[in-house]
Amino acid sequence: MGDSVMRITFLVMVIMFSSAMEAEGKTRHYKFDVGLKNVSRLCQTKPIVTVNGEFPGPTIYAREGDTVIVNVTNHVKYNVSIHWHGVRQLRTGWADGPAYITQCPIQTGQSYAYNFTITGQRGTLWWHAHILWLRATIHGAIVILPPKHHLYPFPKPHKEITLLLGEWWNADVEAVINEALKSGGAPNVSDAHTINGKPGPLFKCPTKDTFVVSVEHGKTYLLRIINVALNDELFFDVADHHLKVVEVDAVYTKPLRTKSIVIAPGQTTNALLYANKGSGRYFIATRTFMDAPVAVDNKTATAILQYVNSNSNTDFIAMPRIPSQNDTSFATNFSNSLRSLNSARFPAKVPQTVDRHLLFTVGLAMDSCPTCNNGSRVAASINNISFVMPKISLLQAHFFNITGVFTTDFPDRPPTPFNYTGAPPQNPMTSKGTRLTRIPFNSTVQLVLQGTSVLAMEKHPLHLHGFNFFIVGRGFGNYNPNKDPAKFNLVDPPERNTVGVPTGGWTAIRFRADNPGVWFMHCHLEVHTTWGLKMAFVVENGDGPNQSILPPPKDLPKC
Ligand SMILES: *[C@@H]1O[C@H](CO)[C@@H](O)[C@H](O)[C@H]1NC(C)=O
Ligand SMILES: *[C@@H]1O[C@H](CO)[C@@H](O)[C@H](O)[C@H]1NC(C)=O
Ligand SMILES: *[C@@H]1O[C@H](CO)[C@@H](O)[C@H](O)[C@H]1NC(C)=O
Ligand SMILES: *[C@@H]1O[C@H](CO)[C@@H](O)[C@H](O)[C@H]1NC(C)=O
Ligand SMILES: *[C@@H]1O[C@H](CO)[C@@H](O)[C@H](O)[C@H]1NC(C)=O
Ligand SMILES: *[C@@H]1O[C@H](CO)[C@@H](O)[C@H](O)[C@H]1NC(C)=O
Ligand SMILES: *[C@@H]1O[C@H](CO)[C@@H](O)[C@H](O)[C@H]1NC(C)=O
Ligand SMILES: *[C@@H]1O[C@H](CO)[C@@H](O)[C@H](O)[C@H]1NC(C)=O
Ligand SMILES: *[C@@H]1O[C@H](CO)[C@@H](O)[C@H](O)[C@H]1NC(C)=O
Ligand SMILES: *[C@@H]1O[C@H](CO)[C@@H](O)[C@H](O)[C@H]1NC(C)=O
Ligand SMILES: *[C@@H]1O[C@H](CO)[C@@H](O)[C@H](O)[C@H]1NC(C)=O
Ligand SMILES: *[C@@H]1O[C@H](CO)[C@@H](O)[C@H](O)[C@H]1NC(C)=O
Ligand SMILES: [Cu+2]
Repeated sequence: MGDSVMRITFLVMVIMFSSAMEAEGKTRHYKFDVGLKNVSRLCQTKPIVTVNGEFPGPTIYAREGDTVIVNVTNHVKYNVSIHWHGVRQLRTGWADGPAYITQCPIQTGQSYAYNFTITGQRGTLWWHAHILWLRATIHGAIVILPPKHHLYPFPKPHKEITLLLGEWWNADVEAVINEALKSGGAPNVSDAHTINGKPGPLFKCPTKDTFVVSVEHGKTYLLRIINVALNDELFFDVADHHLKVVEVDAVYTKPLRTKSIVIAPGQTTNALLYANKGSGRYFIATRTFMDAPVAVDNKTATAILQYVNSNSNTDFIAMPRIPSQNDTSFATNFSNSLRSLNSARFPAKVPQTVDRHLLFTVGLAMDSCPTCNNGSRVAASINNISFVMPKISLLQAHFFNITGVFTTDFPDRPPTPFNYTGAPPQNPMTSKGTRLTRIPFNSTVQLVLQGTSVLAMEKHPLHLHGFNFFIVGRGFGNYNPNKDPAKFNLVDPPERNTVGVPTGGWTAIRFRADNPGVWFMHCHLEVHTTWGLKMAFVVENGDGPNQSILPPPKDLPKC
């Protein structure tokens, strides 16, 4: 008996020792060379901007607790910056990446080593360029494994498969957005959707452009699904197989069994797939979810899930029954079914009280534009303010007390209340400014994001840098501050970094402002960000040195 107590004590000590070692973490070095590469898709070739000549870009692997150093060297004519989407960046805002928000861009010929530690996160995130529309081709996965000797809170999968769902334009992507900015209208929609950079057999040039993954009967696979598309929320489905969602945005969820998933640009979803068929070939498919009358690429990108003993020449490929493009009810039910795992080890720390209440309207409007073809252009705004990008980074201005770069008078609510989802107001003026919201360290924020119908109702996937937030409520029509809070989930709501505000509806999120710095919040439809649907929070330092932003690294790019 004494012996077994000894053994248990020894075991506990080993585990404590190794987790103390792991808490220190390893340092992992990556080198990213940004350069041009000729790539062929849909039987056409064009040069694209890549990292290390790869499309999609290289995967970053790390364990929770590790420090990651990515030295980025820019060899192209464009200015470049890279964002580590969803990484909390505790006190390391200098490594967050959005150009002119936390850093000046890395100019041609220059290098910058992003240096950050992954704390309290495990699962799938991703990285992408955060300047111009370069993220169309500069993107890749971040796979964060649990610390050594820690297990997943679900059965260990046989294999893990990363699937990046993207978009492809035959034209130069910068030319597409520049043309739109000149005309004042919407940019051309993409020519194809892609899975791991490949459109699949429903497009031209199928054999070269198809991603194939082989599976064995009776095994379970973990799919790490990432929406890297610029402008489309997506449905995702595997023919004749169910998925079990276990994690979103690097936070574990209660297992959710579903036929298809809904995923907004910026979001990640880990789902288990049980290969329960004997043999055969099945389409993995993705297509746009769009329930507003807006032009989108309505074609379906496919990859092939192939059982090892199937014959690719004779076996029929099963088509998925993916929800139709405007299936609002499927998407709503999916979003409402997601829950944080909220276990003893992974509690959902939902703020139960709120220090600051914010109501932000998000939407599109027309703005005058003397240089545009029609004298007007589509603009986008938050609380009627279309964000103007500064000339130096906001974080530098904040840290070095440089005045005249931004103000901290972003309004807590829209200037004039109206029926946000009814007939649009007569004079939908959009004002402009570089206005931020100042938040004291460690205060709790409730932010209601309310979609508007000013120009047209549309979905807006909002992404907040520097924090995860809890999605405590959502609904259609106007948010009702008297009735809706009673229905909020303050126990196990999903925790994410990007949330889809439904078309003609609202979403309420809560977060604790425990990360000092300047943090960008913007629509993750790239076209809406370009049009101005963005703002930033300044989170003040706390009291101690551990509650203050670190000084900038020596190689921080200059403007
Ligand atoms: C791409 O191909 C064109 C035409 O062959 C060539 O001129 C160009 O140098 C190539 N670019 C790169 C980056 O390889
Ligand atoms: C990053 O790479 C560049 C180019 O190779 C090099 O000059 C620079 O010293 C590197 N930075 C760090 C921090 O290693
Ligand atoms: C990365 O940051 C850590 C902590 O601030 C620092 O000790 C280390 O020297 C940095 N490494 C590089 C290569 O900048
Ligand atoms: C956008 O589409 C229009 C119509 O098909 C075409 O004429 C134009 O060249 C396209 N623009 C770009 C930049 O490819
Ligand atoms: C601009 O005018 C053209 C016709 O001249 C029209 O097709 C286009 O839709 C207009 N764009 C906007 C944003 O109103
Ligand atoms: C809602 O989604 C859950 C989880 O996938 C599913 O079990 C349920 O049948 C769905 N309900 C409807 C009405 O579609
Ligand atoms: C897809 O878009 C094309 C071109 O806009 C249109 O002709 C077609 O009807 C659309 N298909 C579906 C299924 O909506
Ligand atoms: C969804 O789109 C189909 C055509 O693609 C149309 O027949 C149907 O009315 C639309 N449903 C809704 C709710 O808009
Ligand atoms: C900026 O101002 C704050 C408050 O006045 C001060 O504590 C801090 O040292 C200043 N920072 C710099 C870099 O001057
Ligand atoms: C807002 O307008 C919509 C559409 O006309 C209407 O259904 C809704 O009742 C209105 N809401 C309020 C609060 O007036
Ligand atoms: C933030 O506030 C919470 C609740 O008051 C407190 O428990 C926590 O220790 C504070 N965190 C820091 C870093 O001060
Ligand atoms: C690159 O960034 C620098 C610093 O902000 C700026 O001066 C320059 O004009 C930019 N270059 C291009 C091509 O946009
Ligand atoms: Cu948007």
